[in-house]
Amino acid sequence: MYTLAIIKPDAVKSAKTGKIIAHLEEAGFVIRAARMVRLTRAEAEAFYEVHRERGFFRSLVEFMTSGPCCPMVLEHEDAVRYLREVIGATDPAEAAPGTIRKLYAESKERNAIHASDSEENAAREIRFFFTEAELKRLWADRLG
Ligand code: FUP
Repeated sequence: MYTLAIIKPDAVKSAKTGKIIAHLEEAGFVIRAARMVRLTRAEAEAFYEVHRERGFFRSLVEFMTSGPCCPMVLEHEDAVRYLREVIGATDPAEAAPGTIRKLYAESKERNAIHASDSEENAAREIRFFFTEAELKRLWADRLG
């Protein structure tokens, strides 16, 4: 099973990308796809569409467009649920010890990493960043 993670602009800017990727691999995830992207305002608004009416929406879009971020497709058994466990609560002050947000997040908004919250959203969010064709091609006919 697959899920989508995004290493957010705060973590990329503070040079935590490698540490977070290492944490994910050590937790047993396989990185099936990854790239560095700079979201446009329209893309960030579309990605966070469900939060459009929330008070933090404008600020969230501002933050998510403030620099590069690193979307990734991760594979693991029960990937959606397991990744949310590994990243911890939205607010690092409430995140469990040893979780990615506890270790690397600055605040509830600048919280280092995104993870899909359902199977349905994982499918939607993976398609947002990666095409079916490139996902197939990445791992087709590989040696070993
Ligand atoms: P999560 O699924 O843990 O990323 O959290 P939510 O879906 O509740 O929120 C999505 C993003 O909105 C969070 F990553 C950060 C941002 N957010 C805020 O900035 N302030 C809030 O009070 C809640 C969420």
